[in-house]
Amino acid sequence: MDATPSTPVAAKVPYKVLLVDDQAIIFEALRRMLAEARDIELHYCGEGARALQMAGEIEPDVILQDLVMPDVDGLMLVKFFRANPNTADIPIVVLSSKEEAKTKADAFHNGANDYLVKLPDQIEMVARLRYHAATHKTLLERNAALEKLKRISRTDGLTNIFNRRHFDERLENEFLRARRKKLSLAVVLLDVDHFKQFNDNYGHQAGDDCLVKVAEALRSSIRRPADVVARYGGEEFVVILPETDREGVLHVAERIRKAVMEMNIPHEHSSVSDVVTVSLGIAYAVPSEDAEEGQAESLVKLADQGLYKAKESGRNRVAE
Ligand code: GH3
Ligand code: MG
Ligand code: MG
Ligand code: MG
Repeated sequence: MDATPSTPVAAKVPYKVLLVDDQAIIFEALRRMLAEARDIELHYCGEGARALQMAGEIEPDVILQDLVMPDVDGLMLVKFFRANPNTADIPIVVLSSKEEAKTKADAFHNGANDYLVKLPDQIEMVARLRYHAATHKTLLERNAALEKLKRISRTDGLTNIFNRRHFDERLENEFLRARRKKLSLAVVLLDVDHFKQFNDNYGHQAGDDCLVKVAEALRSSIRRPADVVARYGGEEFVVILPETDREGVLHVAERIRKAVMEMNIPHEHSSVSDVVTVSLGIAYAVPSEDAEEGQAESLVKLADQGLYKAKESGRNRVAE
């Protein structure tokens, strides 16, 4: 059993603050000022020239930064932090003895989020650091949650390959790209043979396991990073092959067919083989210049006609 949590949440993951200031005495003063703030972890960089590298290593929640340093221009450093993808989202609090409006304006213009004149009192210092660090943490959490949602929304829950939604989107994009570049775009549509009998004989759970294995076979048959493998629905799968002509798509489809057979999934009630097999329909085209958006679907329809032929002529084969 878990122990009763007694420490506040904030103390569990301290906010990391990176102080960039050439004067060690400022670091000393801040260290004392923040000693009681258990939720703030202070890191120190005494050279402006090393600040970017240190920020990359420490991944602070706030950068607290001096303006006047012997080795770098502090205003330029603010700009560098903003321009660097590793630090672009980290709040920058300028900590300077300069009080002129022009300097402040320049700092904000270059991307600073806050400006403190050296040295503010403990209450203000702690409050500002907490505010900016918490804002940053919330942003990171939101971004991570959003990424996760995006991943889930394009993934098929059973097989972990792309789902129909993502397939539709990608097909449309690839179709437009093929039209623009005058390149051949190919599609493979495949369907498990006698899958109803498989379910009836081995059970629905075994049917699910079979689909996971078919997806694996598909994934292992695809060689180019641009190829897209997706579950089209039920026991049907689909592959998008950009920049692929008739010869290429025939080759890939045949490789998929063999890979599924080589999975050696027993299917004693199949009329085709004693293992699970698939039938595949292929289609390919160089979209014509006047092809309208939405016509990408016609490629799938064509592949579906091929699939029908493959089924009619005996299953476990490729047809166009
Ligand atoms: P054919 O060779 O003509 O394709 O025959 P078939 O039996 O595969 O075709 P049919 O369309 O009659 O049956 C498809 C079966 O696939 C019926 C359905 O219950 C099953 N199925 C669809 N989705 C799933 C799934 O996610 N899991 C499982 N276990 N079965 C599924
Ligand atoms: Mg200085
Ligand atoms: Mg089917
Ligand atoms: Mg089927």
